[in-house]
Amino acid sequence: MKTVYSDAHRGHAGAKEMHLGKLVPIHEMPSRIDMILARLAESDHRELVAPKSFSFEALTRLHSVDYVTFLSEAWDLWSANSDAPYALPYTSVAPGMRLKVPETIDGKLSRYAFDLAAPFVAGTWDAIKASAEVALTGQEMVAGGEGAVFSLCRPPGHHAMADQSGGYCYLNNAAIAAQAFLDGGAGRVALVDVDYHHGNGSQSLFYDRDDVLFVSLHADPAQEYPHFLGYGDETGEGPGEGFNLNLPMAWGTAWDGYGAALDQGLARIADFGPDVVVISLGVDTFKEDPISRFKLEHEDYLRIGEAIAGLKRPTHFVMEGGYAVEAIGINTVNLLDGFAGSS
Ligand code: Q9C
Ligand code: ZN
Repeated sequence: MKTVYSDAHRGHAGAKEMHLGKLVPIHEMPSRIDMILARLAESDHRELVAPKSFSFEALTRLHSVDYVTFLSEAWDLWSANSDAPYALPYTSVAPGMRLKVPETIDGKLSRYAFDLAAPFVAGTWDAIKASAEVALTGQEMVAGGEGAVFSLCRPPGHHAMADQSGGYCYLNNAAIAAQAFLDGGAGRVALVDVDYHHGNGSQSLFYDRDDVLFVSLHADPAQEYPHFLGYGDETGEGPGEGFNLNLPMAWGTAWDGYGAALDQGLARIADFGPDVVVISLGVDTFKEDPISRFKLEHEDYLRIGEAIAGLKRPTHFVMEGGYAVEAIGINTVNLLDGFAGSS
């Protein structure tokens, strides 16, 4: 399959994050993509396609206009005030507080984020926009008849809410692609999230809708980030009741538990009968991932890809997380190989 890719992600680099009580280099770093590109170059998915440009309106189908405007202006507002190389919020808005849009950049950073893990540097907006365009270009290719396409997005997207960034995510690339399939005439889209963390942004964007079935396999939020969404009793609301399926699993889960949950999720998708499948492709389920606690092996990604191929639908893969940098290329390409039957 073809891979959509832009170099613009490289300008989004270098910030720190809290990990186990220490400030460390952020795990979501540009070299992740280099490792995937190196492995792709030896694979059947090596043909790289540059993204097209898309309008501002293409980015605001699911995200609010004021939020996307803020993302585009955040670095300029910050650097007008400060020589510091990273912009980060100091707080976030909690239940019982007011969703005001403050005047200052410190206030706006906090209003438009739900955690402290989505920093801005000089190249962040260009990377955010390009990442969404990588997803939208892949979407157009699948809608145009390519059976499967890999959108090599960075930064990732599945934690991003309608008007809040978090968890390394700013615009929800996979959700934007899912909406674009509907806007292009698809009736039903399945959005399947295999990243280790629950896709809280994707779930919330489609929670009251029956045209997108969201299925997520992830670490139990009672144990793991993002903690406040992703429980098994979240099944959708209103017209969306029954169109959200969370399959949380305990720390330590290996293939036996994971494969069983995957079969359950794919059975629900087959029953739904989607016109197209979008995969939020995270490989932070790997046993050596530095921020995660599942125990998948290299070969298990082949099996995930094979199982997804069993749906026999046009499929759009959108890159999300994965922080075991030495292994991220092997695991990502194994999943694509398993899908394509080229392993
Ligand atoms: N100890 C993605 O994989 N930090 N985002 C969690 C848990 C944020 C992960 C800390 C992790 C975000 C796209
Ligand atoms: Zn993740």
